[in-house]
Amino acid sequence: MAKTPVSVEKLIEEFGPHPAHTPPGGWVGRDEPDKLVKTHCCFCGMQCGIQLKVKKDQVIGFEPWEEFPFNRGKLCPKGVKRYLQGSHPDRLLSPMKNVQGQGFVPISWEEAFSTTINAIQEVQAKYGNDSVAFLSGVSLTNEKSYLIGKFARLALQTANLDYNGRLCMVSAGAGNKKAFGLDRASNYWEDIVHAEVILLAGTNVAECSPITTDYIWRARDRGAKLIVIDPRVTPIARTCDLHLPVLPGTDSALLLGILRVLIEEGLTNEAFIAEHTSGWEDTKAAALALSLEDASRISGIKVEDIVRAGKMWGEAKTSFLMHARGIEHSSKGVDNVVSCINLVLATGRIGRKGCGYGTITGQGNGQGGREHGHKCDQLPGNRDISNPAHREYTCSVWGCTDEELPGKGHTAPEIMEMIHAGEIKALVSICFNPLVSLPDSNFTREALEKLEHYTAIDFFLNETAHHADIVMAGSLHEEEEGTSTSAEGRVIRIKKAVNPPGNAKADTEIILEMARRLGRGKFFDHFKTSEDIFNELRVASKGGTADYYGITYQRVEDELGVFWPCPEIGHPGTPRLWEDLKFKTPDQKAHFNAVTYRPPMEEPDTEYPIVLTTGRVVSHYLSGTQTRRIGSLVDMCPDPYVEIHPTLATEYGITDKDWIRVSSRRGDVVLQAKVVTTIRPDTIFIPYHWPGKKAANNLTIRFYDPISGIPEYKRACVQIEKVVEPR
Ligand SMILES: Nc1nc2c(c(=O)[nH]1)N[C@H]1C(S)=C(S)[C@@H](COP(=O)(O)OP(=O)(O)OC[C@H]3O[C@@H](n4cnc5c(=O)[nH]c(N)nc54)[C@H](O)[C@@H]3O)O[C@H]1N2
Ligand SMILES: Nc1nc2c(c(=O)[nH]1)N[C@H]1C(S)=C(S)[C@@H](COP(=O)(O)OP(=O)(O)OC[C@H]3O[C@@H](n4cnc5c(=O)[nH]c(N)nc54)[C@H](O)[C@@H]3O)O[C@H]1N2
Ligand code: SF4
Ligand SMILES: [Mo]
Repeated sequence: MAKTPVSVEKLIEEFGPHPAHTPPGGWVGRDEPDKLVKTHCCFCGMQCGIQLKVKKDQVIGFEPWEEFPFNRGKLCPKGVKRYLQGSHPDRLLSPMKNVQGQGFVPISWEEAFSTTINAIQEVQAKYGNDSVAFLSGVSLTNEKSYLIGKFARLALQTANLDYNGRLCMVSAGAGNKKAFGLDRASNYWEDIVHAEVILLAGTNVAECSPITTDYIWRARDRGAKLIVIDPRVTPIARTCDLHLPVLPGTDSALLLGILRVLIEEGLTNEAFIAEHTSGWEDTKAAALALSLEDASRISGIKVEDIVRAGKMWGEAKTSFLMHARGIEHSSKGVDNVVSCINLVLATGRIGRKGCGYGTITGQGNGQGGREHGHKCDQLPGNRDISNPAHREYTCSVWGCTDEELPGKGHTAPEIMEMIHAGEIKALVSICFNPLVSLPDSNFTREALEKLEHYTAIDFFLNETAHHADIVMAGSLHEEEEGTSTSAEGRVIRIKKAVNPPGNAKADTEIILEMARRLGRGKFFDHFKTSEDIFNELRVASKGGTADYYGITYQRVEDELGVFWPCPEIGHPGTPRLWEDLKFKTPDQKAHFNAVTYRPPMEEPDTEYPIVLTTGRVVSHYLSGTQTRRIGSLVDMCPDPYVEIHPTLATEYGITDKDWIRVSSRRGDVVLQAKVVTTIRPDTIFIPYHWPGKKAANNLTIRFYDPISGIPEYKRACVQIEKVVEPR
């Protein structure tokens, strides 16, 4: 007999609401939100459209946003759970100071601001303006990125501003600029669907840019072939036609080999090369200087597979190449990026439907955040802070003199090195957790302890902020208006859904108040809304390579996003670059860049015989500050682990779930083994989203790409031993 259903209202009447089933906002029983807010996921560069359910000024859930063209309602596990952050008990609701013996105690905003500003002014009076550094992040909107660039230069008056994209997008940025004179994926993702062959280099798309997988599947449904270069058989690699399990850190040798095959098999597009490119002769010579046997020996890929890859890529009529941090997190990051672009240019397949290339942007606003001036060498619109004409233009928009605009500063890792060396004495950070995310955590920890003053702005007390003197309670994504730019180059609207809770403040308000208190209000006081900031950004970017001038809030909303460059109000935006094959380089040609293989910093030896690479899992995001606080995501992957091949595991007497100590010349971790056949037998993999004793960055090396400054996260040498108990 069917049971009579008991109404929720009845249960609640009898027992009261079950605490675990009472979402933020404290609704009772069946309930309707006050409103649905169409905005975007706060996590990765896909920037999926999502509707947040809001009740009583709290985000209580979500609905898919099916009209948004990029993801059409689809979301990955992180997107589905993102709404749970705002109500987390750890949410910072007030500014705090770090009191000896008591830890962090709530204070007034007056005290937070005055302590910070006094400390900054004291340090600058004693050691000079550049002894204060600002570190920023690109989970922030375009408006905040722009504002911070201006704030650091004109209010803090320091050259030392950089951002966490230095750990992420800078190799891609530098490579794209070298080749095309502009830093953006060449095509919108719809072009992927029409490609005959897709090459993925160092990108775990299914876990890290999940919606991209959908575009690849659609191409596969039309018969596209798939080549994956990754030391691991990632989920997408399980379905590919050709998997090339490269030895970490050696991609440039493999890519040279593939280029050589194109040349030897006559699969290059000579007409395109002659008309639309420069630098081919040197690039060709460099490819021919490395034999296939050497490429194979260095990269660990069989000659026949290099040949197969070359033919598969070369013989197709349409193609799409995508790469991400697997090749970019390397002291050869820029070499690897231009090596990929060389394959695209050699076959002339760019600027058309189904023919393109894209680096897959990592962080939510990893694209927009790398364009509008919070990099140490950059001004808005992707202008160059060392270029006199670019400086002059920015000064004219900002109403400052050239003397008032600092020059090129240091990169984020350099800033940490300078803190360690006692050359930088005070730090303000927002949206960055370097203790977990920079290589060699022990070094970072030592550096943080040396600071005379540190103020962190965040909505959670992240691990780096534990070392702060003052923590300012900032805002979540859904607590301010703004825009962000997705991996495709699509500028989209981030909507304010709720107010910052308790005594927390909007990030923008915090920055503006600090500017005022530094006596520099004249450069900032006209900003009353986020839209005011965006409108100044539009002008500041005008004429730069990342030109947003024609993009307005209204257009972004009406058109569900506008692709930059968009130089005029009436301009339709540019989903696909290079249709006219006129590139943004001085000679309007795409540039080949010759690459010669260089070995990684660390080679295996008898003491540290195993190669370590690091990366991500689907359920956690970056340093984990946000996702390690969302229960269901933690359940999917509660702890880091060591992926290890059965052959290597057997050699060390290790079986699945055994505890193993992994040590490098920098430090160690003790984690459980995950014995898998999907990784090279000479390589282990550890996801990096955890702090302290579980941090992969205890092991990684402080070695950087000479051009981009990106750390060599994807290659370090380690030893392993089975241990009985975790420490
Ligand atoms: N779930 C999830 N999604 C994310 C993020 C997250 O933290 N979690 N972060 C976002 C951000 S900021 C970024 S930057 C992107 C990163 O996105 P991805 O770059 O796709 O992610 P990673 O895991 O860093 O590295 C990708 C792959 O590189 C492989 N790899 C390691 N070493 C090498 C090598 O030497 N050569 C090659 N060819 N491959 C190698 C790894 O096995 C891994 O599968 O993801 C974004 N999306
Ligand atoms: N070993 C290893 N290390 C790596 C990588 C790797 O693959 N391997 N990947 C690197 C890459 S690609 C990246 S991008 C970095 C990322 O490294 P980080 O940038 O250090 O990591 P996040 O977790 O994004 O830290 C951002 C902080 O910003 C806060 N936050 C987020 N949104 C906002 C906001 O809107 N306002 C404010 N005020 N705060 C906000 C979060 O709470 C968090 O505390 O890590 C790098 N480190
Ligand atoms: S793919 Fe990225 S943007 Fe989309 S829901 Fe997942 S984390 Fe959010
Ligand atoms: Mo990243």
